[in-house]
Amino acid sequence: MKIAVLGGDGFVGWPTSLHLSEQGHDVHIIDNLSRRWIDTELGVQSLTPMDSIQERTRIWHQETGRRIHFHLIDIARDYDVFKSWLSEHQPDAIIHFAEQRAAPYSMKTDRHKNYTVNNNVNATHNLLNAMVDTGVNSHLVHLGTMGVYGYSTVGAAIPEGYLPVGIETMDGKTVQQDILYPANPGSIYHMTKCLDQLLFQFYAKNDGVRITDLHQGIVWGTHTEQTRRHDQLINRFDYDGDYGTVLNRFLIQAAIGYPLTVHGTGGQTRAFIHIQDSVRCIELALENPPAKGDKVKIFNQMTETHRVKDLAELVAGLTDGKVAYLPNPRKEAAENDLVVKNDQFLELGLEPITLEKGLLDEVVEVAKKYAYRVDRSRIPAVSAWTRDIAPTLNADPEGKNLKTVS
Ligand code: NAD
Ligand code: USQ
Repeated sequence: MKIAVLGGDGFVGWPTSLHLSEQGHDVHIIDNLSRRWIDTELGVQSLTPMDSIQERTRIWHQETGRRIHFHLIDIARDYDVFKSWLSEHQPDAIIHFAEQRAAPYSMKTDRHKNYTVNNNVNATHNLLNAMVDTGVNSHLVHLGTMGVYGYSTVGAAIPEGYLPVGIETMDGKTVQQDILYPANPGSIYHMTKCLDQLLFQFYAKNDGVRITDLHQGIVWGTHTEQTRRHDQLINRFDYDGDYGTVLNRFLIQAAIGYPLTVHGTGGQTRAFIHIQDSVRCIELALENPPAKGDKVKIFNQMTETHRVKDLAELVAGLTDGKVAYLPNPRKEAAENDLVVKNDQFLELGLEPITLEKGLLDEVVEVAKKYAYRVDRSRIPAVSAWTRDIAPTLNADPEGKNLKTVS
C-alpha cells in the first residue's frame, strides 16, 4: 500500500513509519516539524538524541535499502499544498497523528489553548475536506485518545466508541440506537479529540469516507524492533513536565535519582499500551478497514489499566527510587476506576505486551545512557489547569525541595 503518515516525525509516528516500511509499504511522512519547534519554545529536548528527519530516513535506507519519503507540510495551515499532494499521490491509507498532543501544553496559557484548538481541529477538518474534494478513496486511520471518555466508570466497562441506548418515543415505545459514548474531556487537548469525533461522524455519513478512530491509552516505552537497529533510528523520548507521560517520566526519574512525581494522591487510573503494541494495532487497523458507507470504526487501543500510585511504587521498588506526592496541577478526579473493553484488537490477533520488568528495565537503561541530556529543572509539571491551582505550584517550580516517602 501507499501510506501517508501525517505526523510521522513524532513519538508514535516514527516507529509506525519504520514498521510499515519494513513490511514493504510505500511510506510517505508528512510533518511540519512543529514538535521540534515546541521543544525549542519550551527549552527542552528529547532525552534521546534525535537526528533530523532527513537523516533518519537516510539511515533507514542505508540499513534496509527501503525509502521513506518526507514532505514538509503543515496540514492545519497549508490546505492547498496538502490538497495538491493528496491529489498527486492518491495514498491507499492515511494515518493521522498530526496534532498537538500534550494536555499540559494545551492548558498553559490562552495562546496555547488557541494554538491547540486551531491546529488540531483545522488539521483534521482540512484532511477530511481535501479527501472529499480530491476524491481519493483512502482509508483514514486517526489516533484518538481514551481521554474522550473521561476515565470514570459507573460500574460498567467503557465500550469501543458506541453506547447502545434505548430512547423512549412519543407513543411510549423504546427504540434502540448506538450513540457515541458521551464525551467528557479533561483538557483542551482532549477536547479537540472529542471535536474530531464529530467531524469523522459527519464525513463518514455525508461522503462515505472510510474512517477508523483509535482511542489510545498512554503510550510507554521507547524502542520498537526497528528503532533498535541503529543508534540514529532511535525514537523520541519526552520527559519534561509538559510532554513527558507518566510512566516514561517515572522511569527516567528513577534512572537519574529524581523523586517520582505523583500528582495528588495518585489515585488516578489510566489505560496504557507499549509503543510496540501501538505500532502493531495500527497495522491491524490498516488491514481491517470499514467499507464505504459504514459508520466510523472505533477501537480502544490499550492493553492494561493502572493506578498512578501503583506505578510509582512499582518503579520505585524496581529501582530503589523515592516517591514524592505533589499538589496536582490538573483539575481531575483524585480517584477513579477504569475498566475498558478492547475485544476488537484481541479478536484480530493482538497479543498484548504488558508491564514487565524486562521492558521497564530497558527504558531505565536508555534513560541512564542519556541521563547527561536531562535538564532537571524541566521535570516539574508547572502548567496549571485553573487560576486557582497555579499558586499551589509556584512554591517550588524547579522541584528542588520535594518531600519524598520511601
Ligand atoms: P508527537 O507530538 O510526538 O507527534 C506528533 C507529530 O505531528 C509531530 O511530529 C508534529 O510535528 C506533527 N504535527 C503536529 N501538528 C501538525 C500539523 N499541523 N501539520 C503537520 N504535522 C503536524 O505525538 P505522539 O506522541 O507521536 O502522538 C501521535 C498521536 O497519537 C497524537 O495525535 C496523539 O494525540 C495520539 N496519542 C498519543 C499518545 C501518547 O501517549 N503519546 C496516547 C494516545 C494518543
Ligand atoms: N501524572 C502524575 N505525575 C506525572 C505526570 C502525570 O501523577 O509526573 C498523572 C496525571 O495527573 C494524570 C495521569 O498521570 O492523572 C496521566 O498523565 P499523562 O501526562 O501521562 O497523560 P495524559 O495527560 O492523559 O496524556 C497522554 C498523552 C495524550 C494521550 C493520553 C491518553 O500525552 O496524547 O491522548 O495520554 S489517555 O490518558 O488515555 O487519555
